Amino acid sequence: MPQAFSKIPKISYDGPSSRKDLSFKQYNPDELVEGKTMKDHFRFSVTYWHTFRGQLSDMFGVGTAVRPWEDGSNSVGMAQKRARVAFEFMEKLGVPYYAFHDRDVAPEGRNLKESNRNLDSVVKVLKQEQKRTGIKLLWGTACLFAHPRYVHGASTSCNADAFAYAAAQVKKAMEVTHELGGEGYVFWGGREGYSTLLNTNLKREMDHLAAFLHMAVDYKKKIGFKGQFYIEPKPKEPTKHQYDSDAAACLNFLREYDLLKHFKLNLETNHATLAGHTMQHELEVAIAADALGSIDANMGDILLGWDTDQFPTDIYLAAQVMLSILRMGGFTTGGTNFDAKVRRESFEPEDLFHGHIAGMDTFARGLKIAAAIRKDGRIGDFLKQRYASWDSGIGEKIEKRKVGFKELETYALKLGEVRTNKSGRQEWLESLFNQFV
Ligand code: XUL
Ligand code: CO
Repeated sequence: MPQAFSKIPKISYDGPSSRKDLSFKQYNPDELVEGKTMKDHFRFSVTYWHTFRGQLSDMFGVGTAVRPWEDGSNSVGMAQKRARVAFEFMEKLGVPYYAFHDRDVAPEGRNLKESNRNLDSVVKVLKQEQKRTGIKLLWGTACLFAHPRYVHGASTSCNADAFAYAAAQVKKAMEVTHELGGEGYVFWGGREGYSTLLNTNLKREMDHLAAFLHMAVDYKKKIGFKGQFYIEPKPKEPTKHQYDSDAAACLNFLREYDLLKHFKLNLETNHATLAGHTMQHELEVAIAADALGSIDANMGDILLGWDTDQFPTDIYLAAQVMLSILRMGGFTTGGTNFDAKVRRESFEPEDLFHGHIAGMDTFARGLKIAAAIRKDGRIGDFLKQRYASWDSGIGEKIEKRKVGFKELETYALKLGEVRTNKSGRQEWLESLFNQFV
């Protein structure tokens, strides 16, 4: 075993008044909330790409990350060692899941065959480590955006060869996800969009994206992979416009191409805000279509207009997210995946623990707040009352489609004027919410 974190204790729950830095103050995995353990509510997951591959560089400066276990090479041997370090980290942190892109875990080779062979060599170690620790794969995915061959996109490339190569790469990534017992597979369209419409046939590219996803559905059946497929919306970055721009656009795309029954959404907070939405909006849109599968937990910075992927530390936001998730009935195949990276200034290995502890404690607080709001019942009752006119009388007749414009005209003529509107009570509701935070 590499012993990369020998000075770090196993992170355990120490209670809200603890002064021990490397401990949970809120996240108590076995504590029951609404009859379910916190561990099962969240199904927390560590992302391989940020936590074990992130160099902490930005567009103005080189990476600052200090990772003593790295030997500076991009060899298969280093990838295997890194996999063991990753499991040591996850074990100490006490998370039940992780997620990866194919190229995070193993280096790209000189050709596809070599890349696949590299991947197999590391998957062998991942499998051993999963077995040793009981940590499972929440979802796998393929990196279809970093290599220059995907300069114009992968399945939406203007070049059919790039489509073919991407298909082969996803085929292999699905196979290894299946082999590792992954509970899902994510499609995030990194470069599936455009930089200018002057060089883009939008309709043709979207048709190709749909064809690609149909091929993935077919192959999933062929290999007997039972995990859930997810689309992860994001409006832009690196492209100016990404086709999977937000939850509504994804749902529309999936419906138009007859794919909705095969996919759910993996929603990410910072992607929601880049799209000009709140995370709660995105969650509610997905839940309304029975299509919320999983979340990438992070947050952005209101003063920085890009995907900063910060660890989620906003308790108010976490409470809103957990309210929606509790109302939905919780995750089944999905979970709370920290698609988040420590800041460039937080370059020591210990910071990886602090980032995750902060995120897990924030979500635990959010869950407790959301459960308390639900138990109190006043916000829920208000919402129910607000729509009471639809439970009987003319509202019920409209919902049941028993009346049309003609009958409604007769009703409105008799009504004279609408005199039954009541206050929306936004300020009262916000104040009430705050009583639980
Ligand atoms: C990029 C992003 C991806 C996906 C997986 O913004 O969120 O890392 O989560 O490809
Ligand atoms: Co993500």
